[in-house]
Amino acid sequence: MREPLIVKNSGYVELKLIRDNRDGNLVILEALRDVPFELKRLYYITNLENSVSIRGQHAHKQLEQVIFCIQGSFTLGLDDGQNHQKILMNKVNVGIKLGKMLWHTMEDFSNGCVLLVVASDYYSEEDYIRNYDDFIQLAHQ
Ligand code: T46
Repeated sequence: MREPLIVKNSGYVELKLIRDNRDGNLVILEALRDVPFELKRLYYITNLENSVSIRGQHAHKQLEQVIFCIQGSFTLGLDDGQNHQKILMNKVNVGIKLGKMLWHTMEDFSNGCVLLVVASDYYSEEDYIRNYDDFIQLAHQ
C-alpha cells in the first residue's frame, strides 16, 4: 500500500518492470507515456557513501522531473509550502514526480544507493530556488 501524496505538483510514476527471473529485471521508461514530458536531460547520483549526506534542498520554478531510486533506498522529503511529507524510496520501478514549486530533499541514503532523475529541460541555475524563505514567499503568492 503506497502512502498517498498530499503535496501539490507530485504523483507516483510506475514503470513497467519485466522480471526475467534468474536473468534479472528490466525496467522501461517512455517519454510522454510514462512521464508527462519530453526528456531533455537525465542524470544519476552515485557514491552516496556518507549516511549523513543531504542533497536537494531546493525547488524549481518551471522544471519538471521524476526521481527514481534504482538501487538501495533513500528518504525523499517533499514540501509544497503548505503540506510536507517524507517518502521512503525503495522500489526500482516507482518514481515520484517533482513538479514545479516543490521543495525537495534527499537523505538517509542506504549503502550503494543510486538515484536516477529524468528532467523536462536542460540545466539552468536560474530555475532553482535554493533559499527556503524565498521559496515560502513565492509559494504563498
Ligand atoms: C534536483 C535534484 C533531484 C549541473 O551543472 N548540471 C546538472 O544537470 C545538474 C543536475 C547539476 N549541475 C551542477 C549544479 C551544482 O553546481 O552540479 C552541482 C550539484 O548540483 P545540486 O547541488 O543541485 O545537486 P542536488 O543533488 O542537490 O540536486 C539535483 C539536481 O541539481 C536538482 O535539479 O532537483 O537533484
